[in-house]
Amino acid sequence: MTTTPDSTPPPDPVPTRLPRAGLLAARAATGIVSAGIVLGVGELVSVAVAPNSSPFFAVGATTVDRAPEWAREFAIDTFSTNDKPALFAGIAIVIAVLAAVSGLAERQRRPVGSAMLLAAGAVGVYAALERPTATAAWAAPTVIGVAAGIVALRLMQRTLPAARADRARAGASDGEQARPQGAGERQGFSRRRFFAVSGGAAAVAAAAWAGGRALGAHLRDVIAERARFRIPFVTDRAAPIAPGTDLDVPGSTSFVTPNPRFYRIDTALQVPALSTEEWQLRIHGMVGRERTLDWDALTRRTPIERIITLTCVSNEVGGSLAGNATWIGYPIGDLIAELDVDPDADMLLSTSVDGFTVGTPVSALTDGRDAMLAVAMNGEPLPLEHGYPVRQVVPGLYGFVSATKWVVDWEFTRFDRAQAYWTRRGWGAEAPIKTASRIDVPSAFATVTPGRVRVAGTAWAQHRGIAAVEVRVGQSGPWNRATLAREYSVDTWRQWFWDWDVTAADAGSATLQVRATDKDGVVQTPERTPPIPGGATGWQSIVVTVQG
Ligand SMILES: Nc1nc2c(c(=O)[nH]1)N[C@H]1C(S)=C(S)[C@@H](COP(=O)(O)O)O[C@H]1N2
Ligand SMILES: [Mo]
Repeated sequence: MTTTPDSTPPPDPVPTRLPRAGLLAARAATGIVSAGIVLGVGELVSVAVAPNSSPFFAVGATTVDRAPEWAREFAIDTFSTNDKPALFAGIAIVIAVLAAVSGLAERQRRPVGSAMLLAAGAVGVYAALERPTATAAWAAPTVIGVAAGIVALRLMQRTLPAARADRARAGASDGEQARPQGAGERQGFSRRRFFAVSGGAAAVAAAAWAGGRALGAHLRDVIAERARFRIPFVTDRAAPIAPGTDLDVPGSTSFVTPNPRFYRIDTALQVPALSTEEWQLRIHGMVGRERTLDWDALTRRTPIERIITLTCVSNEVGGSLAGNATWIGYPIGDLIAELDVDPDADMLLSTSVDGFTVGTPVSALTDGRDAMLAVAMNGEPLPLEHGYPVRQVVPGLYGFVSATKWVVDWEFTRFDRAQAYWTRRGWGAEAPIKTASRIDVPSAFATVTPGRVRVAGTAWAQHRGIAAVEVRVGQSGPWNRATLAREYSVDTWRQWFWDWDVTAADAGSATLQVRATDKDGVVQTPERTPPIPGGATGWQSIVVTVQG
């Protein structure tokens, strides 16, 4: 290869001088595109969190809630039923203006625009956390969106010629003299690079927004359907809760657990969105009559209403993974009776729409207990996170072997042929609930004063029932019989209390222990075992301080 000394290097891709107006427009554009990234990424992330947790819709909803009455009236008078689109357009205009300013104000060394994005992010997080059903996770769409927006803003700004202030500072810190200012500062700008980076960012913003809206649409439809859902009319009602079933000891768990406080356990990263229209239960395997049940076929059946306590096998001694609800559903036993199930089939392998599987002994579904395909929980359609539109509820078995949420497939098979999700991961194949008792008050490490202290809590041994609960002070003190609440049924937990006469002589720290006896006469074992594979055992001990 030969070179001639005077050969000129190929020109830099279209280095140009940028007119001042062009530079300002380009800077403003970087701000607007970054705001688009914040909103688009926020919308996409919100799909995994909750509808309306995105910065745009959270700010919109909070603005509506916070708007003074006159503004509301003005909006309705002026835009009538278009008041929502008008509001969104208004918010979009405000955002675009602020975004343009942030792009103009951004400097490599003085990131005023990035700071503006952060401040806007703080407003978005505040608005999201203000929503009535918000959890801490609702901050995520805005936080992730703002982080992406700042990165995009910085990248786009780097394709623009350095601003006067940046060059002056760079010069000063390098000990060089700042270059003369003027048109020269806008030289060496690659139009192609600017359009590639900012166009790419704009495309990402648009795709994230469109993707987020599309993915969220089905979930929003299912939520709207659930809001219209009519709970089946039941004649076979749950027995009323007689006085004395709920002892109402302050601080103790209520007999029925409200839905928002009901524990939730599942492997779903995102709550499945399954409409009643899409829902089907395919029944196959060792049955004489395979069939597929759709929503109409299910709801033509005769429902029952029952109060049943669910428990998770992962619950530690003294833990809170148990809850009691009023369920309405369709008896599983009646359905199985119509299927001509092979007598050799001892397992019902049920599958959720998200692929999770559960193996339940067929015997527990046909022995007359109230196993059901539940559609309502505490007077509401099933909450989405508790299995909308259909889940299993089986008294006396841990959730992982019975309580399939979003259930769509039933295969009759055998325990020696099939394994369910958790069994494959080392948990038991069959798991009756272990007798458990828990102290709710006083709480661990509480301070109590001399006098009468009511120790209270709950105990469960579903489908066997609780016969006794005993409490003792100290690791070797005598056991004291607690007073049991009225039993609702053997399928629900049972409250208890014991009045502890604390004297000044007890000052110091004291240990309280509890144990229950089920109606088979079996006393809870003191032997401590971990939850895996078949549920934790051992007595709960809590330490409290007795004030002298
Ligand atoms: N689809 C599906 N159903 C599931 C699970 C799951 O991970 N996925 N977990 C089970 C377990 S381990 C328990 S304890 C119960 C909990 O039900 P809940 O979340 O309504 O309290 O659901 C059961 N049903
Ligand atoms: Mo569980």
